[in-house]
Amino acid sequence: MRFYNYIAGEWTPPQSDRWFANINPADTRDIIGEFPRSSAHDVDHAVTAAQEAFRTWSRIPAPQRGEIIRRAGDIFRRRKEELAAIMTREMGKPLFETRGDIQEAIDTAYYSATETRRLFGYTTPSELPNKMNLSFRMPIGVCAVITAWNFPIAVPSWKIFPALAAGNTVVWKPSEDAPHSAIIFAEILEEAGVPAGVFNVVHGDAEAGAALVEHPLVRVVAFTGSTATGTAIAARCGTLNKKVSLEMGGKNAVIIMDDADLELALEGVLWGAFGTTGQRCTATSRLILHAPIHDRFLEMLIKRARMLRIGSGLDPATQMGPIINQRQCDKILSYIQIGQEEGARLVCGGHRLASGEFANGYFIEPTIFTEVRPTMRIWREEIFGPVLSVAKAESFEHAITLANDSDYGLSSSIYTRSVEYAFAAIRDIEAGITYINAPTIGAEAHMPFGGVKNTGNGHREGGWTVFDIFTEWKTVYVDFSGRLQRAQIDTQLE
Ligand code: UN1
Repeated sequence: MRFYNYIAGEWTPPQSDRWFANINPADTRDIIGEFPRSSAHDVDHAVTAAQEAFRTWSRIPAPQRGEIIRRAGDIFRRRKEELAAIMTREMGKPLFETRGDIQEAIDTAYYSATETRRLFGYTTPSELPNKMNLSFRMPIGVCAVITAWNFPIAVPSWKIFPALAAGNTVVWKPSEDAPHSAIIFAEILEEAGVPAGVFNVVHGDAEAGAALVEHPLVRVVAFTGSTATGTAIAARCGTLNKKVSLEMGGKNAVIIMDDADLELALEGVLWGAFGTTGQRCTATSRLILHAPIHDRFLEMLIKRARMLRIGSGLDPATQMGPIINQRQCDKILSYIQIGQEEGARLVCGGHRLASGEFANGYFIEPTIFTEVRPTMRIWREEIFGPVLSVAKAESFEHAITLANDSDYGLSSSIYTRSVEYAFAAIRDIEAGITYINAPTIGAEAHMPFGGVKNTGNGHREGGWTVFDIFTEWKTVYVDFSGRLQRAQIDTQLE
């Protein structure tokens, strides 16, 4: 079956007639369909449609745009089960997780709809008499949205709903590994009443992505994906003077102190490290254990990690699904080899599962390395798989130093019962998000989301901070004095 791009409200085949196959990672014999490998021509078609639609969409009162977005949330709710199955089939994570992914989009829709009644600007006194100063947020124009496959609905929704709420139009290039979810997203927005051209989907690979970034009518680029790609996009956007928001890699650490509730920490580490098969930018990939509980906690962790049920995400008993594709599978296995060569100790997993029910999918065991040193690549580089690197900390200060010894700074966590440790960690951990007694994953739609260092470029999605990405400020001075008043000149004090 062939699926098309969604441009100007029409399902449109790619001009070039090139296609790619979408494959179920749990069973590669299952081909979901063929999707357009779009070219710059298709991108231009979509961007032109979005530019055309911007004129009317941006002038619709924001709360009316909000009503349409709220309806989209309602339809996501109605189609949740059907969409969850589609997502799991194409990207692998278990159904309970894809349902959560959709719930995050529903939350974001309702949140964005509500914000359309606020979108606050601010007013200030003028320095001159009979003059008023105000400022408000303006929509910008066509926004390019480029996203990854691991959250096929939630992460795009973080960008698409606020962009539309603020009065922009959107061209979205979804990941090649989750294109079917994007088809449903478009169907839902169409049914909700988003007018033709306001929201467009162009499928494809890096060629389509690059064409979007380059297109002169695209004013904002919002990207989630690898640090290498994001950095290249930002460099181009710098040259082209485009606004760019990046959500990139993570190497998120959990610290467990000797006073922690170890059972609680255990549940958190299992979920943080092996939920979504470790394929989250917020995944727990480093574990820092306070020396007094190091051996005991490791024993508890290894025992439970070995018991995790691996399999197809469509099986309700599955706790951990497959790796997304062959390339990622190879990359993760190569990091497991690198870890061993670097001298870390492999204490759990480490293998690809390739027989029986696993024969036709990309499955890797939950993998744990201990005695990992901060110079090792498995400590420093984002693996994006079920691989956890463990180090021992002699003290709280040592734990914080280890946590901060990273080029990334997205999420972080500490398990402790001490108010002193908890608040010092909130202050001292270099990350955009810090959890206390909870895993590194679990961001909520109405809170700022993003990271420091190589994780991002200073923007935050989620919450009202996302509107800083998708709006520009207009400052207005209203002079009702009836005469020329000169700022800075007529105000000088003797
Ligand atoms: C991502 O991995 O790109 O906090 C986003 C979380 C999810 C979002 C993850 N709510 O893990």
